[in-house]
Amino acid sequence: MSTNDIEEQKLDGDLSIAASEGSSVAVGGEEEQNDEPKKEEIEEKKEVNSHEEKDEAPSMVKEEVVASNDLAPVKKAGCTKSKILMNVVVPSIFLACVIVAVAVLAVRYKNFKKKYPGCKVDHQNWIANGVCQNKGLKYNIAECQFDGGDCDEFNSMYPNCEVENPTWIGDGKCNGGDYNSDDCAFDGGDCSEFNENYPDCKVEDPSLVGDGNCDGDDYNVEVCGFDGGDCE
Ligand SMILES: [Ca+2]
Ligand SMILES: [Ca+2]
Ligand SMILES: [Ca+2]
Repeated sequence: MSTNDIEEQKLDGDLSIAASEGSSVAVGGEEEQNDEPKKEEIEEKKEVNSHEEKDEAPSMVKEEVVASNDLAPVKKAGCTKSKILMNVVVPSIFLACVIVAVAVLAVRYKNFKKKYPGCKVDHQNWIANGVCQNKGLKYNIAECQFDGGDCDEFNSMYPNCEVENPTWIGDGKCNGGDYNSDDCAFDGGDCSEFNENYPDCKVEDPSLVGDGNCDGDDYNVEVCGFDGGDCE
């Protein structure tokens, strides 16, 4: 092989290497070109997605707008659920309750007048409530059937004792006035000791005599033991 042949082979080799490199570059270029469409596809997908999102968002807004537009006349009229409840339902229930209560009271009043025709008292519910009452001396009378029967036992014990509070008779505390009288058995015995100690002491409230506090006027007198010793 001559020198020229060797150089020609070398040159061919360089050219072949160069050609192969060029082909690889070309292939690389094609790969890059192949990559570009993929990026475009991604971009397109992004655009599609963005369009879809944009398309959905306006539709939701539209629905909300339509819904709000539908309720607008209702809201404008102030007809919200809470307002309907407060302005219509609750007053209706309250009115129904008032009507029922008035009807019940009317029936009770009618029945009371039928049962106690001459009984004129401020508290009809006190009649026959189990407690002997005689406020204003209007309950323990024949027209009210002696407090609807509540004072029958009291009247049998003290037939001539006419007081406003029959329950004070025999409650352990000495009450003055009509309570501390012979007709009321001297307050049902509550004033026996007081009357023994101070037979001429006439005070409104005998329980204040000797209670530890000095009471003046009728209490701080000799017949009352100067208020049972409270004023000495
Ligand atoms: Ca009564
Ligand atoms: Ca008493
Ligand atoms: Ca006193």
